[in-house]
Amino acid sequence: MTDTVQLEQTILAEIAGASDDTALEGVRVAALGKNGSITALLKTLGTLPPDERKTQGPLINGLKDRVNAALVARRDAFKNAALEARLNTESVDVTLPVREAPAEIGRLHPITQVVDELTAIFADMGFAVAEGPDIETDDYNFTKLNFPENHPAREMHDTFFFNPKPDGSRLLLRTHTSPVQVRTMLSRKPPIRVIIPGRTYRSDSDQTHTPMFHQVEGLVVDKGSHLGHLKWILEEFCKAFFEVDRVKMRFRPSFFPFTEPSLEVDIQCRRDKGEIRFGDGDDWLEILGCGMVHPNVLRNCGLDPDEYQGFAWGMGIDRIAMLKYGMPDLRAFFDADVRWLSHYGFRPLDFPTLAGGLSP
Ligand code: 2U9
Repeated sequence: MTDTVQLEQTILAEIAGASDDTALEGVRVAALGKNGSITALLKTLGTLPPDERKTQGPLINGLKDRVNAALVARRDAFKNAALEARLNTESVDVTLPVREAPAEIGRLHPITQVVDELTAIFADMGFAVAEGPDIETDDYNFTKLNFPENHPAREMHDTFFFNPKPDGSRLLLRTHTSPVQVRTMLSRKPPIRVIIPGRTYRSDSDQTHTPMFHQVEGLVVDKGSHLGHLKWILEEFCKAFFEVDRVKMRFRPSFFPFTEPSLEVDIQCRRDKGEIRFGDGDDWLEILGCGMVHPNVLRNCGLDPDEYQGFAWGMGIDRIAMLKYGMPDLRAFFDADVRWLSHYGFRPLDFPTLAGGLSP
């Protein structure tokens, strides 16, 4: 047997015996690499006399081509075997249900849901929604609302102030949505009936306070507006929001710079095993503040208090959301935890309507 035939048999046997790509690469390098056995034979061709080169040339080149072809075939066989193995393990169960569409999985945050509910209830009573900027002037947030300059009430709001401008004035993050009422009165003639849901900010953080929270305030200004109208609106709102046929409310005197008289409102409730029910019981729960708009505020907003009267109210959205939907911890509202949201959140396509019920 000649050298080349012997070598070919040896290499083809090694190719056939290689168990994986790495072993096969070892065989290739040993035969066709820089110092490989076939490469060495090819190098001898140049040193042979012409006659011998004529016979050895085709022999050695033929050997190289056949070894190359055997290597390619073995590599393809490995690839096919790997694919076969993957197909066997990666089976698809076509009987499984298809994944839910994003609109099915997504949930509305309880704050969004409660704002939708509030808007639906007050819209039904003829209220429009007004909006304004989160960054406000001292004038709109305090001065026009009858907070005296340097009065401690300004500090009591735990205001986030921006650095003062060269003229000494300073912007702030609104501490309540009341500046939007100021903007509304300055830009529109009565009759005015608006609610303002929105973000508000105070530098306060504990179990029941977060630095950013949500308020809804309401304002009515007309020629004959009085406390009787305010009481009726608030009672109708509480019945619709808490989905009860009757509510008992208690109005206590209070003080706010922007209303006179000012009142705090409690609703009657029953606490039952950690749950709160409205409509009966012998407990009281404070839910909002309200009052007749102070004549100074009307004047500051370009309205004559001898011609117009107004009433206003304000309440914390986060708090009424917690009460209605039994969510115990305010801080979870702002944790952005999808597990919490999938538990307490609302389906986006269940729009609240008064006829269809407000909660699912
Ligand atoms: C104008 C005139 C009057 C809005 C009012 C309250 C009473 C009130 C608090 C309730 C809970 C805020 O979120 S809370 O801490 N608000 O008690 N708000 S009267 O009165 C206004 C607003 C604007 C021009």
